[in-house]
Amino acid sequence: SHYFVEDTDECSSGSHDCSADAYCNNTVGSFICTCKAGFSGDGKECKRFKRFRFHWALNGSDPNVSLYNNASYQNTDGRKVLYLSGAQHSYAETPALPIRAISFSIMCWIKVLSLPSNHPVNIYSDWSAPHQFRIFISSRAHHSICANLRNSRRREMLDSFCCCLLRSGDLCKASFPFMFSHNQRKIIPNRWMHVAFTWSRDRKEGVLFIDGIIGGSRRVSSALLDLNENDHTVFDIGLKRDDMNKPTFDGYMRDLIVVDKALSGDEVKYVKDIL
Ligand SMILES: [Ca+2]
Repeated sequence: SHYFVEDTDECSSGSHDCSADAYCNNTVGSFICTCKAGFSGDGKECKRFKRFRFHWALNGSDPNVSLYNNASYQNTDGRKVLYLSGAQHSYAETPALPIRAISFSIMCWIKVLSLPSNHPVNIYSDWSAPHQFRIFISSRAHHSICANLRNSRRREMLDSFCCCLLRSGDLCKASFPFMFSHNQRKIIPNRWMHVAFTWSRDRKEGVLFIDGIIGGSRRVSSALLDLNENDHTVFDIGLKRDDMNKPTFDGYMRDLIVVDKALSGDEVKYVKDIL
């Protein structure tokens, strides 16, 4: 009563034509080639990726950061930082970065002034369709910090996962797909908080950090590891571009960093501490 589908494992038999710089994943009737971290391409041809490291201080000194809808740089806590007013739908943008087929990390400091009770607000995203990624504050699960990634089939590659931040200090109780660890931190309004998201293409794992501490992680089971391809030229700070009428980020941000590597916990903490 069992049906067996005959399949050649091209990966183990060596009959695949994946690049030497790609992973081979066997499938029934075929196989999938995926370029390794640090390489981009279709998996049959993989070219070494040009490395990048971006640090936008968000203090007015970044020539490539643009501000909209009364977004401004303001002095607070002894620094000049980016201020976005949720009420005015203010936002900023950076140039888009080629993170589609690599490991990467995104970090920034945020100071939330207020949060909507019934809608998520975005911290940093490529989130006008077809989407690639977003880091956001969910209104579910008591205002947790969340991230997700979309793959080249426009599906959720890395489902939204969040670190829980309870005002009461209690454990967050949330159902799938929310995952929590014991290192839960609160989003306390009017206090600086460091947020980091790392995506390791090698480990197929996304990790969220709050204040340099791992808040949660999630692994991808699919062999599809490329983010959605698009022709976007900018990434958005503070909003979901195709959802402009919904609440947007209300508060301050500074020191947005994007690097082409999944930083370790020690590295995240180091970067947090020096800024
Ligand atoms: Ca096969």
